[in-house]
Amino acid sequence: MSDVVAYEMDGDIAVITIANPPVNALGHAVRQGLWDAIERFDADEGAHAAVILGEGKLFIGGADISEFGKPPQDPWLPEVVNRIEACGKPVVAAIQGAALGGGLEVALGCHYRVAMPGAKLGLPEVNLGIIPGAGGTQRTPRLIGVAASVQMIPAGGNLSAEDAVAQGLADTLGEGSPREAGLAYARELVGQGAGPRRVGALPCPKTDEAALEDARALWRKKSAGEVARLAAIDAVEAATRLDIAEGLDEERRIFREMMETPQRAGLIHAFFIERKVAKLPEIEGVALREVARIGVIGGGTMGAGIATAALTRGLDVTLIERDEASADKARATISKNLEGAVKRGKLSDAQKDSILSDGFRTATGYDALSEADLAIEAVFEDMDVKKQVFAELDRVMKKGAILATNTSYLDVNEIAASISRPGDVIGLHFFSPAHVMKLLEVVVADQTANDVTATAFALAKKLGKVAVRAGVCDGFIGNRILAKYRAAADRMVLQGASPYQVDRAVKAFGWPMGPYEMGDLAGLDIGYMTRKRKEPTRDPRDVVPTWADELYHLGRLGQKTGRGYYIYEEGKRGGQEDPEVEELVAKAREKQGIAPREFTDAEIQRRYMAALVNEAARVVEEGIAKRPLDVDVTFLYGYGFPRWRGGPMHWADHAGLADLLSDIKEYAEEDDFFWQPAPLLERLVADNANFASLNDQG
Ligand code: 3H9
Repeated sequence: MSDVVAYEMDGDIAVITIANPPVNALGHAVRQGLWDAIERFDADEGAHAAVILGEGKLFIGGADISEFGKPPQDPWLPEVVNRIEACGKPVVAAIQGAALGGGLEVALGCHYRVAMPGAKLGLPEVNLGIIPGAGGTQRTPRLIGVAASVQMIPAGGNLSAEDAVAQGLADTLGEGSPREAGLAYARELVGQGAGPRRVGALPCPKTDEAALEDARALWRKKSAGEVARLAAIDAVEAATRLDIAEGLDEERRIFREMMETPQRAGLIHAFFIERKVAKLPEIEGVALREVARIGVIGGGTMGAGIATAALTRGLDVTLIERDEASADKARATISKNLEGAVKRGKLSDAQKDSILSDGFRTATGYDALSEADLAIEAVFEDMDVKKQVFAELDRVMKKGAILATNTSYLDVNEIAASISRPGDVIGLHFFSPAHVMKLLEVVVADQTANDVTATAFALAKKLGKVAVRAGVCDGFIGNRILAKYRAAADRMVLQGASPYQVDRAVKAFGWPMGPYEMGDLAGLDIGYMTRKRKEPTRDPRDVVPTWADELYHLGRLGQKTGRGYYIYEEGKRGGQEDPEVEELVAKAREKQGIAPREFTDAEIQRRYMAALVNEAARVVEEGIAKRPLDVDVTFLYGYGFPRWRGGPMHWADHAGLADLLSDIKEYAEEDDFFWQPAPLLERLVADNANFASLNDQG
């Protein structure tokens, strides 16, 4: 009947199967196919009940997201769901794997639901900046009540098959294959003479003011700035006072409103780029090297974090330290990290113990790595030290092993060139704490073999990380760009903004932290060391935040010393602003003869983002990031950039590249050393193009 929806009879039961790989998304052909199948079933006198199935590992993954933003084509999903519900004979959904978004809405249009063990039933729409738009906000509370609905829907969450049955979202757990389970249930219903049981015909759910208010308070706090989560609560509330037809209209109105928001565009961009980021021509179809046993050199915060990440994902880890005492300390840090995973419910106590006794060992000599498939060093950031480590690895490691460095800025080409097998060398730049942060920059050096890069991407997946390919330069993608917008912030402070205003403005944009809070968290010694390192090559026109050097000399290193830009009190969250910092800044201005001026928050945000985007354009042009989307993913996963803005490059396209360029040119009138427009940005503006247009190149 249709290429993607099949209709066949099994005795007196119609079996309607959706086959639209990979996730049976409800694109136009599927909607039409479902519509036709239900019409046929309704008219088919020999069919007494129908079962809807999804072929493959899941029932239905939702509406086809790639159709969003394009002109809608009839029949719309809400019409299809209503048509199923209106059917005169029982329709059963047999759900395996997942029924998500529109997929669950189709199941809720069915009269009965059988869920296979392990299946997830959820409404993740808010994660894409929209709300369920085919009845999810109206039918769900009719089945599980308002309180449970506002726990699930604004969180974009789901229920396990077992919980769904317990709460009434599904009727029964199935046995055997989904087809067998669906048919058995349908036959049982036919045997009982059961008719259609329409969720839409159930009475309005009772309102629950407290649950609604709690949900609103939670999401206002947890995702400030995001609109869809709160809108989803409004839609659920509508179900408590409107009949189904009016409720569906209200849901539709809110859904359409959400579709028009830039947040929807940003979140859907994020969805697609996080899948696209690992698709690189150089690694496509390349056979992988085996990585089961890894070595970690250095058991400080970083090394211990990397070891923890590997251990929790089932890898065997040997950690090298210089002496027994340091090795014991590293073991204790890893044990504490694993303890945290136990507390968060990610590991059981027994798993933790067996990981530490069977999967982990420390050693003080490199020979212990002779059987390792991959070694990653996380020792002191000094080229000579790194080269010594690599010389040892070159000596002991087996042929075909991968030699990785976790350096955050050193030249990986130079490290590679210092040993006999440069093709096996790669940078794996983890972010701290390495067992928590999702980003992994895979730094591909000039001679890195493609199968080493491919294996690094596969390893990242195994570790639950999001890998981004980066080229070699000081700071790679993320830290190189960070240095620029940090510098833009320091310039604004020197000109008159207070560090606290900068932090506030940046947070109001959606960043989780401002640059000065961030400095306090990382430790102000880090910034100081970086400035020292760059001193010999610094251009005299560059601005140095002398007040930050003074804070360092005063021993105010941030959170770890209780004082940095902010004053931290034991047991209190966040820090207090410190008038002494303002005085240090005021002195620096005075010394340079700068009369402070006012900044609006909007100007702060604009300059901060302009500096970011301008440097990012250089990073893309130089091939350090292959595509703008690599920058976006780096910032979403490594720097807490607000996901609903899609990423800085997506934001820039949305803000308008011509306007950004004109701002940069205006800033250059006062400081043409710092504000030099990136050639790529100028070219895109001249061609009336955008960053998105570069995302499809390899
Ligand atoms: C919705 O339903 C709105 C309705 O309420 C109202 C409408 C009126 N559409 O993630 P994977 C692609 S909103 C199009 O790697 P997994 C994905 O891009 C929707 N494409 O697989 C990838 O493509 P490629 C609510 C989709 O097994 C491939 O499928 N639903 C869709 O790790 C494999 O994806 C959601 O938000 C889609 N809906 O995970 C669910 N879904 O191979 C979104 C996936 O070219 N999807 N693709 O890279 C997911 O969460 C996961 O994909 C899922 C499978 C859990 C289903």
